[in-house]
Amino acid sequence: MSYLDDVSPGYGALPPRAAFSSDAPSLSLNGDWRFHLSPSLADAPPGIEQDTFDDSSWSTLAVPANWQMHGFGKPAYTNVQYPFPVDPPYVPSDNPTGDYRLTFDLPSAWLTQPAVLRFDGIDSCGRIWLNGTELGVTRGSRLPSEFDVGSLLRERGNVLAVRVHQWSSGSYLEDQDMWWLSGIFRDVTLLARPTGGISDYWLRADYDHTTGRGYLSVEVDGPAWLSIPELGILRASTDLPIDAGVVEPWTAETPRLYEGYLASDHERVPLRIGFRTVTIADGQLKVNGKRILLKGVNRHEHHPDLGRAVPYETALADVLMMKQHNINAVRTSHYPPHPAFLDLCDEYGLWVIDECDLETHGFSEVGWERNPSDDPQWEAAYLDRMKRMVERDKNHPSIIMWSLGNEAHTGRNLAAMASWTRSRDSTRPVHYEGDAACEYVDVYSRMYASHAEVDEIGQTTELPFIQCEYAHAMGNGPGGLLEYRELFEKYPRCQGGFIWEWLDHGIRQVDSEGRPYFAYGGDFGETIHDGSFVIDGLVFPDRTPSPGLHELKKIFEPVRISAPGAAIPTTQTHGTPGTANPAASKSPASSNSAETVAPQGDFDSPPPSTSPQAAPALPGGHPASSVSGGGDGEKGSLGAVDNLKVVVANHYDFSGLEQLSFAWKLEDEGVEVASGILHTPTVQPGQEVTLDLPKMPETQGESWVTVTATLAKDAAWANANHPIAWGQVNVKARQQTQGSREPREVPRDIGGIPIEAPKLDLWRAPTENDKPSDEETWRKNGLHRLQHRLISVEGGTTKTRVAPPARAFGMFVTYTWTGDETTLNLKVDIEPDGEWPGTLPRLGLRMALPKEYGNVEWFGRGPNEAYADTRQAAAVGRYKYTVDEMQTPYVVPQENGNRTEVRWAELTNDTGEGIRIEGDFEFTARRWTSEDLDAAEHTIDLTPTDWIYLNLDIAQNGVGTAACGPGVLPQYQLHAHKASIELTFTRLGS
Ligand code: IPT
Repeated sequence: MSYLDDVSPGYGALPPRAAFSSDAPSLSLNGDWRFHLSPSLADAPPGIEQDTFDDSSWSTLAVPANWQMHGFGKPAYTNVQYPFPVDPPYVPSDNPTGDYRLTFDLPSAWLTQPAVLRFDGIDSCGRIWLNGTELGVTRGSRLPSEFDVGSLLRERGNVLAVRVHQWSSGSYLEDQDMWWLSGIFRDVTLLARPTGGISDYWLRADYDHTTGRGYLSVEVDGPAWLSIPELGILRASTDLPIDAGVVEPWTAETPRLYEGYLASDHERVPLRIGFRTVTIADGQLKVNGKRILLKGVNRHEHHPDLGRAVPYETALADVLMMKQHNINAVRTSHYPPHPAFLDLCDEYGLWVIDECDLETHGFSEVGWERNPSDDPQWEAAYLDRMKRMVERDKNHPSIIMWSLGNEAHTGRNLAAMASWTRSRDSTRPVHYEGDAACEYVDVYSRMYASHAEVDEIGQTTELPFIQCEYAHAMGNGPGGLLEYRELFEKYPRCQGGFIWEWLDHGIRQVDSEGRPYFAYGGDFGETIHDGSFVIDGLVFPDRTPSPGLHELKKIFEPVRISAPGAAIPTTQTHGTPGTANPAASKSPASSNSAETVAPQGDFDSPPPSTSPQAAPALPGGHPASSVSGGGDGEKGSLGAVDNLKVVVANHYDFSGLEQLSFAWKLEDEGVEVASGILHTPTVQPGQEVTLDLPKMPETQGESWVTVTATLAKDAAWANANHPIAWGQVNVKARQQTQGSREPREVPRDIGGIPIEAPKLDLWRAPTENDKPSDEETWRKNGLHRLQHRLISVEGGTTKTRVAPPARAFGMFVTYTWTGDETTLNLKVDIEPDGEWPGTLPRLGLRMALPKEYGNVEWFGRGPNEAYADTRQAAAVGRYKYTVDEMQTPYVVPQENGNRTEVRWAELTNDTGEGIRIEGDFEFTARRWTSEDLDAAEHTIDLTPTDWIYLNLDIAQNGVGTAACGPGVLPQYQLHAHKASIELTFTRLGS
């Protein structure tokens, strides 16, 4: 058996220890190494460890790097399935083998002391030699390994040789859903280890929330002094544990670190100490005695150009972006991150579940037969991985739980990992989602449990419950976040979770015309792959935020700004099969309180004032303004503008609101007319306060006050004025004017601007969340190939029946055009004929106008895209984008860019000529059709046409998260129903 097939963790490495810096000399061996890739071990050159080996014909490759990202071999993506036969522990003979050589010199001082050579990550197996002597073999790609090298070093011409294999027995334990990428992808460092130095330590800093005092204990492998000047502490390690006195605790919200050091006579180690205590009590996960709510994301390490060799700046950018988007927790899916990432979490404040480098998901394809998790011969490898993680990362206050790994089913080796972990570290709970029976874990963890199931779990009271993965952020989505938040806030035991996932793992490529795009599975000619399933993040591969991140930020707001007594969610119903429900099909703009000015003409009438969301009455008989924390706002009408109130609720777990400034602004149809500061008293976590807004000046059009909470001063992770939370108060409802009423023929132009006249459209390019759920039904129903039959034309009224081929159901659609010189009115009445199975992607109209009218301004919700179940982050306002800017460049093209609750939109050319559309609609504007969008596989497949296609919708179906998880919740589903839409088109400019 070769060392590649051996199930052991490897050989030769030193026992694991903490990762830390010290004043002992260290030498980074990162940089350009000589490199040679062979297709197999058999093809690899012999003797690479010899000083005399001639590597002059080799290439150069940077360390750290994944070789596939630099032209050696190709990346390959699979999710669950192994890309090689399931034949443990054997791997293919065609096993790409990368040979690395580095020659380096050393100052002579290095030769007088012990030294270790540290590799922070080699994927998947490395055999290492220094100056011709073998140091050992290491597996465990995302874990460190160290080798004793002091006696082998010389002043000149040290030769370090590493043979790295893409596949090894370890690959069976590393079946995470990500690109298969190989090589020395994390740092390589030579560390002097002074005799009498500190080779390992574990400083525990507990916090007693009942007394406010900190307690310090240290485990160190020799006599040492602990110094924390700020606390007046200078103690011999043998005199510990000690009471550190009253301290400020560490939390993710207040990441207070005390600087100090641990020193022996020969080495000094800088410390950053965070006092905090994690417990499980009353069935809840608590830190410093308080239940915490995890507003988390799963983070893989990926860079679009560099693979898993993620630069420090990128890790820092991730942490800053997370903090800036109200994220408070990270699960390091599914392996320990680069150690520097955890320093960043300590410093900036994120709760961390540190997860071991372990996943054997591919065995699920063979019924978990021979799964290593329950096979004793793999126990050493399992324990080795856990020990290397826990020992490396034990000093981080940010880590509040250890996770055994991901998707490795269950078995004795996992139980052994848990029991070792508990015996080694009693201060942190153990997490593992695969232990469904909770036999060896401390928290109950699930992935993608539906809302209904979380509701059920919430009603039982055993262990704390978290969703280690939920809300699959693939493509357009995730939908349904609001309803998860409600459950996490309703049940003390449901303590939040981690969105799947932080980023799209796209790989940046350039096509033959030099156009950049992001590649996914299958783009590198892989024989087996899982397509775009690796593109499921809240940020795009280049880390620009997707609309999903904006939505998440809103959902995760630690301060909530709302109306007194306002219900948080609006349940929006798009009709149920077979029912005629025009009012309920409308956006919440129709769900008005009693005094809403009813739209005139033949607009859908608003529902009666018994709307469940009707705002409570204020003294004087006026309905209160409604305040929306987002897309759930209402358009209450208000006679008086001097008695507006807002409720400010503190949803932090630990912090007051002192670090925030509150301000308000009044906008008259989206144009700011007044603004001011809103003085907010201190509000304790979990408490709320009702505040009076100042008297608002008179306005003309629909008017809203927006209240924002921003950082009062610079924080470590964002500058002063960084927005944290907002809410809107309607102060004046929309006034609508009567449109012109002379009958008109179906127009071919609007004031001379040619158009393709609006026609019923039910189709959208399926999102990746539509694909596993609704798309099949939609295609079966023929929604992508509707046929329009003319029934009659009478005056300005055209009656049609629109239906798919081969199906009996259809829609009667009546278009009534009226107008005058500059204005055209269109009323469309839609009535289903027969039973429509399933949902509809959209219900509305599609029209087109020439490409030059590409400047868009609208008054409605924005600025970002929104759908029925992803609309919390969209605020009522006036926005100006170009058509091109309105596209969301999902890596896999799909429906995107919808703007909701739009009162008017103007599309103009560069000289201000164009068309204004008024009504009450959702819209998308794009330079290609939904069919083009549907057919495209990558962003570069989309070619602008001579037209701008405009969809003006009554509604679209929600988005859901069916790519992995529940589909669209019933209240956000769009079903065929009787509905009307009325639009006014006005020619703008000359
Ligand atoms: C779950 C995996 O844990 C995660 O790595 C990722 O693959 C995710 O699915 C989907 O993107 S496992 C799945 C069976 C729920």
